[in-house]
Amino acid sequence: MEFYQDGPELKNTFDSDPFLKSYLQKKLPPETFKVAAQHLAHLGERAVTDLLQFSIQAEAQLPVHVPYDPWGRRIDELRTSEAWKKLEVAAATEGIVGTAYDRKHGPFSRVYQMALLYLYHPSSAFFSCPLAMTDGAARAIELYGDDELKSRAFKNLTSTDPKIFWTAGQWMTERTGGSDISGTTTTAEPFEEKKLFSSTHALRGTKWFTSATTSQMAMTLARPLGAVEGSRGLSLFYLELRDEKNNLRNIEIHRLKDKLGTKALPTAELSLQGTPAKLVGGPGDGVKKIASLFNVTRVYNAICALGQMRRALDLAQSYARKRKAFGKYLIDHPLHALTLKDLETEFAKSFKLCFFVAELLGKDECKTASENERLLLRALTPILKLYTAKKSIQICSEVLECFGGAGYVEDTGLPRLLRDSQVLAIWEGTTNVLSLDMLRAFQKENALPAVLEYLKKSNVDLSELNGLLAEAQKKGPEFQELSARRMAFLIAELIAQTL
Ligand code: MFK
Repeated sequence: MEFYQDGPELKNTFDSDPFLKSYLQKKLPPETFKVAAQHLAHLGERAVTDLLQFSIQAEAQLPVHVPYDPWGRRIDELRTSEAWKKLEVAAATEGIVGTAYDRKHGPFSRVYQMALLYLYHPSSAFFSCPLAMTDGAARAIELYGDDELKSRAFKNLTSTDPKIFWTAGQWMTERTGGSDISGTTTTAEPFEEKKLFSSTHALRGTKWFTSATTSQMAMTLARPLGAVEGSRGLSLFYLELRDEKNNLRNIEIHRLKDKLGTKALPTAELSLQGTPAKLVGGPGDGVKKIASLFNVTRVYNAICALGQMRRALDLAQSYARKRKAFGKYLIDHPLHALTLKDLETEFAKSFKLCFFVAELLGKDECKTASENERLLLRALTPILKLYTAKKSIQICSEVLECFGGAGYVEDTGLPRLLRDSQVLAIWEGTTNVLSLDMLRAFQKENALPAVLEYLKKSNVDLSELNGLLAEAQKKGPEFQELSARRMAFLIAELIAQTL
């Protein structure tokens, strides 16, 4: 008889998760746990049945940009697969964004919502990316939007009705940079129009990375005429991409990006050619305002990294119990079992960090966070994001190795895990930019004492961190910058130990 290897098998990702249920049982009030557990068990089943199939189909039928109609008219259509559309419907009905904003469970609504995202992401073909920006836009509107934006966009962004659900883009990156946005060239000229919403300006410029360009609205940065150079001259704007006839509102899509991964996600280059837009929260402070958005997307990034790690490990765990080599199952080889155990330990640290930050975010949004908790959230957001992104790449890479040659072959779906993980360390701020953001939080917002106070409450060994901080104090700004990355990873490890 010829030998055929069976592939790995996935089971309900809520029921089979090593931590999620017990963590939620411990943290959530009993009534919230009851509701959440039921919903998560349902989503965990979908994650290995229909959603999984949609994600595979969406990756097999990639989005295309059709610039012209057959008669030469510019149409800039973005065609996505039916499966991609079904992933959007599922996101709405499962409340992947909406659950965070109904606040039925107070600050725990955020924890519940992040648990949903954690199960949804690995079977979403990265539909989680537009959802991140949708959630971030909802938060920015909640903080800075006027009544019009609240009744118009916020309602749609947080809806669980797929008929009215909207996704949002976040268009920050230009050809001049994604990390350093001070060179943003998009201009905003005063212009009033009350067609769809009361616009205040017309935007002109090129946006270099706009993900999910199929979204109904976007938040973007632009420089009002006469505003100063540099990032201080930027303001935050709201725009809607299409008019009542579904035509783009003075937007030309240049092309879709040919990316390493996240292939089902349409990411475009485009130009704004007098697009009507509305100032959000008045002029100025654009970077500060959009930070409220990217601080949410950075937590999304971390939860998606966590989901990515869990999916990779579930596959490796299953395979280790199906694959025999040298006369026994892989799991019975002590070195292989130890490798998996070490990866699970790394995963556990990320899990604890992620949900700790989700708890803080929930409290901050519901205004129940103490000042120290608010500062802890500010400092831990970049730390969490940079740490989990790297862990996801590391774990996915190891998991590919656990499969030998099969891990390197496309139709197993395994290489996609690694390719898709790589974006997590780039999107929404690279490791170095985030390390410097941690320094910004320490130096400008005085968040370090809150981190130290939290760490001192438990028994972790702070000698290495104290040594590094003393050296940074003594040697000054250049050393502080050089040691920021090491410090960020060290703090992540220490916080995980306290949990
Ligand atoms: C799945 C997706 C697949 C698609 C492929 C995508 C490929 C990647 C495409 C990309 O390009 S992603 C890149 C996205 N870009 C970012 O996430 C931005 C990264 N850069 C930063 O985060 C920089 O640190 C930053 C742009 C914010 C630096 O800007 P500034 O203006 O030089 O910073 P500055 O002057 O220190 O801060 C301005 C204000 O914002 C300050 O407040 P004040 O006005 O009160 O002084 C800061 O305190 C505040 N601020 C900055 N960062 C903050 C913040 N406030 C809260 N939280 C933060 N994180």
